[in-house]
Amino acid sequence: MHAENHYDESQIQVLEGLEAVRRRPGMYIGSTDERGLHHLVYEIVDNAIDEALAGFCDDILVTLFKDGSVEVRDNGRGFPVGIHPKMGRPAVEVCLTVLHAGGKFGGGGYKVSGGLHGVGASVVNALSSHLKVNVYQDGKIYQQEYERGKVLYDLKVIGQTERTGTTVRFKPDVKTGENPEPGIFETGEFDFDTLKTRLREMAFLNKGIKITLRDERVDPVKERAYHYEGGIISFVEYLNQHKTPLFKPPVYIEGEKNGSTVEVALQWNDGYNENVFTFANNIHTPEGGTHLAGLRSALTKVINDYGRKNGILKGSDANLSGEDVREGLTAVVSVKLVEPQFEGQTKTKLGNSEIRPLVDSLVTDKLSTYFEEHPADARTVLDKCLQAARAREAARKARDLTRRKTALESAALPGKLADCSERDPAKCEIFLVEGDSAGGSAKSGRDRHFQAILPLRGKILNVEKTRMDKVLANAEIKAMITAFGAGFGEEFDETKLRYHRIVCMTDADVDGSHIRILLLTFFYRFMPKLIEEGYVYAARPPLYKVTRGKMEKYVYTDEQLQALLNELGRDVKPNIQRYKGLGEMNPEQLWETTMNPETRSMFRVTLKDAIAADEMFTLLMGDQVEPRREFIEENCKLVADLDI
Ligand code: 1YM
Repeated sequence: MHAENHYDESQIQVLEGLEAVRRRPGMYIGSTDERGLHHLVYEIVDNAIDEALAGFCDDILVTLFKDGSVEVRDNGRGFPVGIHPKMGRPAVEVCLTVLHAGGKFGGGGYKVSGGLHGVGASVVNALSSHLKVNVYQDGKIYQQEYERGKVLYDLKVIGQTERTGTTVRFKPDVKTGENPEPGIFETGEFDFDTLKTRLREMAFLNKGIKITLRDERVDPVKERAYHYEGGIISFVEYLNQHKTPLFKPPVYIEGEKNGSTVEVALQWNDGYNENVFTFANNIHTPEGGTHLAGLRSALTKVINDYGRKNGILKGSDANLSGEDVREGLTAVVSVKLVEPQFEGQTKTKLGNSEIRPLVDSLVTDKLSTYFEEHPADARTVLDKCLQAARAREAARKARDLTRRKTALESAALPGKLADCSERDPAKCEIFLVEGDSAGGSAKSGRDRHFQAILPLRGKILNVEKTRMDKVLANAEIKAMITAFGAGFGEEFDETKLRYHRIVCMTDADVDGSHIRILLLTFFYRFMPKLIEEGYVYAARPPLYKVTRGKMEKYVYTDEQLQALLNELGRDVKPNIQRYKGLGEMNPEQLWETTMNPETRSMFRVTLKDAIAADEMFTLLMGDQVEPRREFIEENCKLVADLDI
């Protein structure tokens, strides 16, 4: 992208010392928890990706070591080692020890990739107890090491080599007893899956680069390599791998203007969900922004125009809405631009206004050409959008009905709901209880001041296989929407939510898990904010009650049971009662074990990654049986604790 910009040492500007980074790490990497820790790896990988985008590198290897350190290796030109004119030190040293030093802050070069803050190698160095850089260049291997950002020895030549590239190995400064310093990070444990997901995403977004993740902490060593010549086309194929696409391969659109590049890949499937992922400079932008807006307006326009022109939409037909044309759409939008502006609550919304018309005109142009050249595909897509429009019309009627009811306030609440008296949502909880009998116990056992109970009868509808109108006609679903009070879909409004804790209370068995997954699927597809914002919980009813004499203990896992039995000793014979379902507990027991905030055990349902969550729900709830079986076998733990 900027192959013509040769490195010029005068570009390096000195701004601040590394001490500031250690004093306020959060300002530079967001946080010092697991997230911040992983961010260190992304910062170093970003430099290697930049080198690849500049056209000099195509192979990146990330290795996790037993001692807690990570190594990133690339086959680029190697960090510059020449003496920096102002600092009088080798450029590589300046980049690693001076905050904000690096080509991107000079006038000429710019950084395309970049983590959340794009602050670079010096921040990683400042936050590492130890860092070693090796530069392979001009037949020599150069090396320098640092401790908490401070140089240990001058850059030196340690050997000869045929290759070129850079290797950075660092050990994050973790808060442990062993450190002489207080340390920075709460944890030093790198999660293979977290890194894998991000590195795979990087490989999709930057076609042709091979990125390998190697875990040497485990025996046997684990390795995953990602390399996609198709780039975001492969990304869309991957996202649709367990779905049925309406045509193959995905439509691919690319273009460039004033130094900004745009890439879009899209493909519809026969499902009902919209799955659009947008990126700016390789950074995921879940809040959307101008690139997403450009895609959406182009899609609606192209499909309506095509429908009218070819007599599929008749004169009297209303236009297809944005939601209609996006039903079953899987798309990836990736833009790379010189000065990205990130806005929104979490700074993950692209603000650059010039991007919207650029994406719009590119998609309009290329997609209408695709439809002209592939009339059968166009017809399939339009038929799908028409069906979506009909279903949406039916859904609108159903929605109007729920709306009119909410206007009547509490009178409109579902009959089965036993509401609480508290009116401050932050203090209110609603338990979704499997079965009428458990529902009855929960109603008498609860604290009616702040706990509401909604009993659900039997299996709830699988929304993954059902279109909107049918979903909204379902009694249990209607009851939940009305009880929560915040609407659904695009109109979901969390400020109207009547309870800030929504608790799925199902049996501790396979059927209970299944019902819980059905509920979560419904939330994820219809009110994803509920999960994203942490309103959803899963209750954890006990598996056993152990009694001996006057002692009475509830036990939640088999491990706990084993531990308790060991504690009690061999010669005593306690009485062990196994609970088969919530219905077996009387109201007092249910209160004590599952509902009383002082004694209960429950966990919050979290969402680490939307792409993984979509894959999970598609697999667990969709049509394809074989991949589902494989998925459940591989991830039985995940299904069991549902920590998506
Ligand atoms: C394992 C991490 O950092 N690779 C890397 C970094 C640089 C270069 C090559 C590079 C860039 C340029 C010229 C240029 C960097 N150099 C700088 C700075 N891998 C990794 N590979 N020559 C080499 O941008 O013009 C910052 S990053 F500022 F010194 F040029």
